[in-house]
Amino acid sequence: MFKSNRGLIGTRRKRLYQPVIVGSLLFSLALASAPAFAIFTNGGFEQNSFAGWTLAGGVNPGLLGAEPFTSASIQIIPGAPGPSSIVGAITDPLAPTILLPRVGQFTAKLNDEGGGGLVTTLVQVDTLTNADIDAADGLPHIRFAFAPVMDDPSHSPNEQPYFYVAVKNLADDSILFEQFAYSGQTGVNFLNGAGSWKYLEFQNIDVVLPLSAIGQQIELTVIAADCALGGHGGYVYVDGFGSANVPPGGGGTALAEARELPVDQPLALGLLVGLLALFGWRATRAIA
Ligand SMILES: [Ca+2]
Repeated sequence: MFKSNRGLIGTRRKRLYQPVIVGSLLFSLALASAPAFAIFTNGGFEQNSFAGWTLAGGVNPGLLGAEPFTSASIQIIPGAPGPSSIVGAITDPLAPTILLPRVGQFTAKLNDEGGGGLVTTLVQVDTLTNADIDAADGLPHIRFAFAPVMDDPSHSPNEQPYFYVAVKNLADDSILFEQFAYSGQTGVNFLNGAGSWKYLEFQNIDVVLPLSAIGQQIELTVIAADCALGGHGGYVYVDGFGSANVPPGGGGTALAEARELPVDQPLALGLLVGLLALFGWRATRAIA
């Protein structure tokens, strides 16, 4: 991205202006690498808490209607929020290849291994600003990573544990991204965990928004539900909510390193594209 000045500046002048040129390059590099972390308070859960987020939930009476399920299929009998926790450097015995924490020192875990037909929801609304524009393409982005871990008791699809993740523009209620799956759902490349548990390793999501979204309110929603019959659990790990790239890796990635990762780093972009292509998941707009 930086063009050299070779051939334009003589040896003597190059020596004279070298500090200035180096300084300019470093400044430009700093600008290009400047992380856009404007959106979402405590989006990486590095406060070791859910500060900035709203936890809620209740009881799962089962999904409404028949497949394919959408957000309109989700029913929650209002009640106390389901379980939630912040995890650090742990190994999940039910999903041993998930690297935790995903980014920084802490990752959020919604719901847990236990049953009870409980639902945990996590929501945050924030305003998109110019600071959320990625220098690589000049467009605002919302990025995060999630990894669902759910028991698969082979109930009817509408009674299985499930997860839901969505990014919504409140200005026009448009769904910018959503992902829904119940445990063991056909077509989702679940990995086999311990016993009857199924899981996905962290999925890196990159939602590209139009410039017209600057100044508009964006709502994030994450839902993790036990099975509707009460005997089986399910949870989802989430991390890295913001506009900066979610760096590759996990398992204790230093936050400082993550924040210094240039937004246009080819390796990071390549890995992101590769991961997205690998799972072949796309944002769906089909929402009732
Ligand atoms: Ca984190």
